[in-house]
Amino acid sequence: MSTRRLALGFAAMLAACLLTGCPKTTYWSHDTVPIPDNNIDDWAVSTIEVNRSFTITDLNVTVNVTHPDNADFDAWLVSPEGEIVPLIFALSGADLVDTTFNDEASATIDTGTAPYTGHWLVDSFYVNAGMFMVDGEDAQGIWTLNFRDQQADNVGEITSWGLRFNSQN
Ligand SMILES: [Ca+2]
Ligand SMILES: [Ca+2]
Ligand SMILES: [Ca+2]
Repeated sequence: MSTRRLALGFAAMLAACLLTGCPKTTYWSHDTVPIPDNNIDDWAVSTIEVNRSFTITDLNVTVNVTHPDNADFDAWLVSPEGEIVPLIFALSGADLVDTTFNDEASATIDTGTAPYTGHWLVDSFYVNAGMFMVDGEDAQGIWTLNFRDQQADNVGEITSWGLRFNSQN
């Protein structure tokens, strides 16, 4: 592609940004965080810092977890403003692979099967909860992903997770 075409492409992207909202922004953690076994008081907390200020119009969260029994844990997200978004109550099978929570999905995660790859609404156990709970907040600050295991023997870990702030949905 020529320099001129690249410049035109960039100008078009900027124009689209002004008209419909700026490009998607993704923040990712690759920290491996062990999930303590069978402990109601101590759970895995993985953090992502968003280093700029903007108003959230839509957020999707993607998680990757290794765990031999997804029925052991519940999980939730906490925003910098302290909003608690419940995600998972107790699932089945093993592992979560590119499991994305997205208000624009069509089914709750508990209707899926392991490793729950794809886009889901939060667990139907949490009535009226969803990623929309952080819409309108400022994204800047520390986000935490929390996994709590309350069944003995099987243990796992958070392997990575990400926040995707969208301009549309
Ligand atoms: Ca949404
Ligand atoms: Ca969404
Ligand atoms: Ca366990």
